[in-house]
Amino acid sequence: MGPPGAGKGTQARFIAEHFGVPAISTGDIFRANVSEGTELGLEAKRFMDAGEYVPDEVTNLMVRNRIDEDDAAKGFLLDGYPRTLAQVEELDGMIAYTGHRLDGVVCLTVDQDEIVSRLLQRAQVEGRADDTEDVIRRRQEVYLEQTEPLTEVYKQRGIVVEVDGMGDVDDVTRRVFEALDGLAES
Ligand code: B4P
Repeated sequence: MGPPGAGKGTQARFIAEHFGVPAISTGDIFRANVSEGTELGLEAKRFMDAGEYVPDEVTNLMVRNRIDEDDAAKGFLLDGYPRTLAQVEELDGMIAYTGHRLDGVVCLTVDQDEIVSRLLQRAQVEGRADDTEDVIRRRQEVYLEQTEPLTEVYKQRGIVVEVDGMGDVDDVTRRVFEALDGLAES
């Protein structure tokens, strides 16, 4: 978890590779659907371009289908999901059904100014429609309103590790693995 630009997608790839599980990024799945012009993509695009969350029903169904695929049977890493309280509840139900459990929640913390600068930089490289300054600010607001409170829910379950997301990508990765080792030992 972490605000837009915290490095979730970046770190998710390393964590998933390390544990030999798929990284399931709701943002990536939405973007793939947008570029393929599917019905789901058309629906998601309206929300993403405005910096808003895609409705829970749409997102939950998509995740439910994805974690049901064979490659996720032995475990998976979720990147960008859950983002709302309704998604937390839905995820609990999904994994109760599949027989998985949540081992840990990695929360990346990054300064606001750094986030805006990272995303504006990505805008120049990738040209994502939601990486304009106004939309980035709206995404930050939505994150603070709807997603940040979720960390408290997972803290109460004792599975959160907070990791400083500032600095080089490699340094952040090292901190993530140290934090996960600490969680496994606790
Ligand atoms: P996401 O794709 O999850 O987009 P994001 O929040 O910007 O995170 P991302 O993973 O891309 O950024 P990262 O920090 O890795 O979601 C996009 C949209 O999809 C949402 O706004 C929403 O509309 C929709 N959506 C997704 N999930 C949803 C859900 N569950 N419910 C409803 N709607 C949902 O990287 C940012 C940049 O920083 C990159 O360019 C990277 O190279 C760079 N970077 C990373 N680490 C760095 C470091 N240490 N130093 C310098 N740069 C770094």
